[in-house]
Amino acid sequence: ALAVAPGVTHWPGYLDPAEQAALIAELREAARQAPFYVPRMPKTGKPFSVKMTNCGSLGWVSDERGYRYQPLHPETGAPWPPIPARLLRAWDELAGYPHPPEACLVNFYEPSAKMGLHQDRDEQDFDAPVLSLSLGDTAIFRIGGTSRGGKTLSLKLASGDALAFGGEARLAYHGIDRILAGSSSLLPQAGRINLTLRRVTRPP
Ligand code: MD3
Ligand code: FE
Repeated sequence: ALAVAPGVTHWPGYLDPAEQAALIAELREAARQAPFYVPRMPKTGKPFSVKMTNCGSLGWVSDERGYRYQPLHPETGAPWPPIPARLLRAWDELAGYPHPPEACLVNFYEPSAKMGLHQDRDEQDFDAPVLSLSLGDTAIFRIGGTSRGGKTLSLKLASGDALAFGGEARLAYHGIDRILAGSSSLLPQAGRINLTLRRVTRPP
């Protein structure tokens, strides 16, 4: 594991190619139960370039009314599918947190998609880390400090990589600058999937 910055740990190639392929098959099944949808910005309703779905008892959603976690898909009204067991295993191995994740946000990036710098602040439990797993094309990821406009560090996230954000990095600004189309052949089409495992509520 590489200590990238205080609170940020990178495990390049954490998932081997067979595990990545198995996870893609599980996510394809999850996306059949909970289709990817296009989230919208609060107030403006401007669509995200990233498509999203979730697994777990709670899913992160965004629409004109705001950002929030909810137990049901915003378009189908169905519960989110369960978090695949191999992701719960990754959490147990890497997160160093003694309670299971409640949400797995699944982001799909077409080659032109980006995610602007933001903080993840919609959870009640900031003591738990966020664990990210990357699949498919490599992304140029950027992370800064806990206030906007400070210095930032850029990191490539390749298929199979895991990245954990805890401690002082939990409220760091971060985003995806670009996708390197064609850098992986894991997916049948160019693009990238990112999974973030999160604890949402404070554990009992
Ligand atoms: C640092 N996703 O879903 S993952 C997000 O690649 C999000 O899809 C990006 O930012 C993606 O909110 C980045 C890496 C990541 C995830 C959560 C974090 C970095 C983080 C939370 C706090 C600090
Ligand atoms: Fe984020």
